[in-house]
Amino acid sequence: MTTTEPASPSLRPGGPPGAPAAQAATVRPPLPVKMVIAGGFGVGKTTTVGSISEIEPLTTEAAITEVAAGVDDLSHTPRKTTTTVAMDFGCITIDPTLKLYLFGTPGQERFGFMWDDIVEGAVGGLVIVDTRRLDDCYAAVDYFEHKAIPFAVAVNAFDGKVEHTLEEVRWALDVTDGVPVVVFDARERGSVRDALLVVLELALARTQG
Ligand SMILES: Nc1nc2c(ncn2[C@@H]2O[C@H](COP(=O)(O)OP(=O)(O)O)[C@@H](O)[C@H]2O)c(=O)[nH]1
Ligand SMILES: [Mg+2]
Repeated sequence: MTTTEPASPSLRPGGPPGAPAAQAATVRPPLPVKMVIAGGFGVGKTTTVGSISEIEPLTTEAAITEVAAGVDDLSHTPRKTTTTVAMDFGCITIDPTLKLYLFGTPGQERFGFMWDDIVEGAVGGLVIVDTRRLDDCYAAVDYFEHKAIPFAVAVNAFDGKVEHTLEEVRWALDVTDGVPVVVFDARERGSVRDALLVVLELALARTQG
């Protein structure tokens, strides 16, 4: 794990810092927990999984072809040359008891038929939003609401800029007060971690409440 930020005990795989090796050997493997990273085309899903994953993330990127260019709206993502055709996969050990498995959805609506499989068994979802294209995330928000899966909305601050306040985003997406709306940077590991922890807390509250 390469990071320049101070090591956070709660994100250290294998036990708290300085834990005796003998003690670690008796510890159970962390509980696997599935979480889905959703949102529209080019909002930063693949970037998010790549920023946090402790394994080399598995992605299914394919070059955007002339054919796709005619089908998908590429007007806001002119520099994007590849797209996720099936899913992204990565994982992160949150603490010795819990390991998150991240599944990123393909962004294009025409791959919507895969969502039920990708979301199966997930404790929660993070819906990533680009405030320049709010309507791209409606499908994901609707999906999680319909399936009653706990989710948070994470506004990706492209180039540090967010074009709408979080209150405006909440209003535009018409999500209930129970849905956290946060701002984050998909390229920053610590920022992604904080967004994932928001969903995790939500999911835990759901199981306990
Ligand atoms: N400037 C900036 N670019 C970003 C950010 N997040 C993603 N990108 C870029 O936006 C493009 C789309 O991101 P990607 O993760 O592939 O989106 P996906 O389609 O949701 O998986 C890529 O070229 C990323 O490098 C961000 O926070 N800031
Ligand atoms: Mg992608």
